Order: sequence, then C-alpha cells, then structure tokens
Amino acid sequence: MRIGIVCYPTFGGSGVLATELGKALAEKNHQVHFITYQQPVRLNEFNANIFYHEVRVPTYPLFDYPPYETALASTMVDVIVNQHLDLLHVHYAIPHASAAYMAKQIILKTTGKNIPVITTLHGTDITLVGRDKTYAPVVTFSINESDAITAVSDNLREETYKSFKIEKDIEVIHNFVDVSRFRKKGIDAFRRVIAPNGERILMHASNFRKIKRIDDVVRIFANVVKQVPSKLLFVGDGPERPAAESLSRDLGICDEIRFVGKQEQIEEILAISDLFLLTSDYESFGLAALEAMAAGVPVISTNAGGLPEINIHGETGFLSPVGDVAGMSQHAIDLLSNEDMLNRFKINAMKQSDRFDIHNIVPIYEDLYNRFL
Ligand code: GMT
Repeated sequence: MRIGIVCYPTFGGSGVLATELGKALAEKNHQVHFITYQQPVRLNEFNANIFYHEVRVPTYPLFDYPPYETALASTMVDVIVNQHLDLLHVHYAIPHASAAYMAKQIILKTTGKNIPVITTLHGTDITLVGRDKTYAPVVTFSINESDAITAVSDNLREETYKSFKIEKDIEVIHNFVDVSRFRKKGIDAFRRVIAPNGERILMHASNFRKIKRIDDVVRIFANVVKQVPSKLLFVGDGPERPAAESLSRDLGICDEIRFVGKQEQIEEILAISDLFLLTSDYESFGLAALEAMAAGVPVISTNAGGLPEINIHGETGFLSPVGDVAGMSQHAIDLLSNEDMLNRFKINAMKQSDRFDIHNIVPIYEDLYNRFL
C-alpha cells in the first residue's frame, strides 16, 4: 500500500505515535510518505520504504500569519497525485483533518479519484484546542467528512462524542509501543552517575505544559525523598520548566533533581528508573506511561482520561485523583520501600504493556486501511 501520514513532527505523543506507525508499516513493506513541516524526531533511520515530503510555507510581508494549512493541503495534493497514494492517514485533527478534506476535494474534482482520509484523534485536538469555539465548527465538519475516524482510547472516543456532533462511528485503536525496544538492561555506570549511593530513581517525561502539572511531580518527590533516598529525572522541556526549577530550589531539593532536556533515547533512561510519575490534569492515553511500563517501570499517575485503560491500580502502579499530591506521594513511598511489591509491579507493568505491543496494534490499522482499498 502507498500511505500518506500527516502529523506534528515534534516530541508530542501524536507525532511519536504517527512516526512509529509509519516506521512499522514500512517494515511490513508498505510505502510510507510523511508529509509535515519538519523531519519527525523519531524518523531517525534510513528505510527504503520511507519518504519525507516537507511542507514549505513561503512568507510574504503581507502575511502576519503564513497560511500553513493551505501549504499543507497543496503538498498533500502534490504527494497524493505524484506518489500515487492509496490513502491519507492524518494524526491530530487540527489542522490536518481540514487540510485533508481540502486536498480530497481538489483531487476528486481534478482527477476523479476519491482518496480515503483516515483521521486519528489524539487528545488535546479534542479536549482543549478543538473545543475552543474558534476551531470547533471546522473540527466538527472535517472529522465528519473523514472516511474513518479513530481515537486512541475509549475515553477520548466518549469525550469526542460529548464535545462535537459526530455522525459517524469512532473506532478505538489504542496507542502502541515497540516493547522490544524498551526491554533494556540499565547501564550500571549510567545509574551510578545519577544515583551514586544507590538511591531510587524517579522519572517524569513530557512537554512540560500546564496540563502535565509538573509542580505536583516536584511536590511528590519532595515528600518521597524525605523517606526514601532518591533522585528525580525530568526528561523533556517546555513552558513550565522554570517554575518547576524554582519550586525545587524553594523546597531545598534541587540537588536531587536533574533536568536532562529532550532525549531521543528515552529507553536508556527508563532502563535505570524505578518509578514513573504522571500527574496530568488529562491524558487521552498517556503514551509516556505505556513506554515506562514496557521498560518495566511502574507508574504513579492520576486517574484522568484514558490513564485507567493502561495503568492498573494496585497492579502496574497506582492511580489517584488529579492534584492528590499526598496520595500519590504515599503510593510512591509504599512502592519504593517494598522490594517485593516493586518487583511484582515491574513484572505486571511489562505484561500489561505487551497487550499494547506494536505487533498487536499495527495490524488493526492495516485492516482498517484494507477496508478502503
Ligand atoms: O499532550 C501531549 O503530550 C501531546 C499530545 C499530542 O497529541 O501530541 O498527546 C496526546 O496524544 C498522545 C498520543 O496519542 C497521548 O498519549 C496523550 O495522552 C495525549 N495528550 C493529552 O491528551 C493531554
């Protein structure tokens, strides 16, 4: 099959998922064409079946806001026609679903070909940005005009129906992880650099936006470190980082915390971690938590959105209400101070992640594609 994939090329979960899907499809001998404004971060290896088409947005003094969506739709048309694509799979509705609708109409009118468009909803395209009145009519229309709609969790499916007038069925295809990539043995020397005295290592990874509540991560860690010798690694970067750094200084724990920035080899860091913290206000799924579990790292998280679909309370980690810093702290302390329980949870986390292994989920996307060919 010749498949066009449109996504955000950044470290955000939707871009990571879309890129991993494209790579997996290419491994299965499909020809995959990424259409985006920058090389996706996870697109870091050569594969003869993978093509990358950059969307260029020429500027002009008249444009305070260069028309990205127009440039994207035009690039889609170009790639669909010249690369003979069989279908277009867009990840994150805004503005990808509406640009795809435009491209589809242009191609129908100029060539008579009806290119199937599949839209995968990821999270904030529905729960934050999409609900905004500024975008809602276009989001609703373009989702409804997609030939197939998928959501990455049951929760996101429900949220979409609640927020928009969707007339079609939304299929749930859960996110996935390449389990084999995350089953790594930690490098001892690396662990000793981070935790020279055998401290426990806690970790958080995200884009540090407000929705992640990384202040809660710092506060939980402040409680944990009082009882369990430990270190905290912050992976990623984003707008809330300065506030978190400042809070960790105010709480007198900044020497126990490292901000390691954006990292491509997240599996190396997970391999030396004992616990993953995810304190978000909302996660449609929580891909970062699934990656942690695949690496055998139990998860202390909120029970928001789709997180209960992956993190099983009392088995693979613990769930608490949003903002319950005391509860999450106590769960972390209990787990880190009980070696048997920690080991049991690690095994459970790995087993649970197997359900979402890439080899189980990618064929579901292929079946969906086949329905349109
Ligand atoms: O919010 C992010 O971290 C980025 C965002 C995205 O779309 O790039 O992530 C969303 O999609 C991920 C992949 O499907 C999910 O794992 C995240 O839970 C979801 N984020 C939110 O719902 C806040």
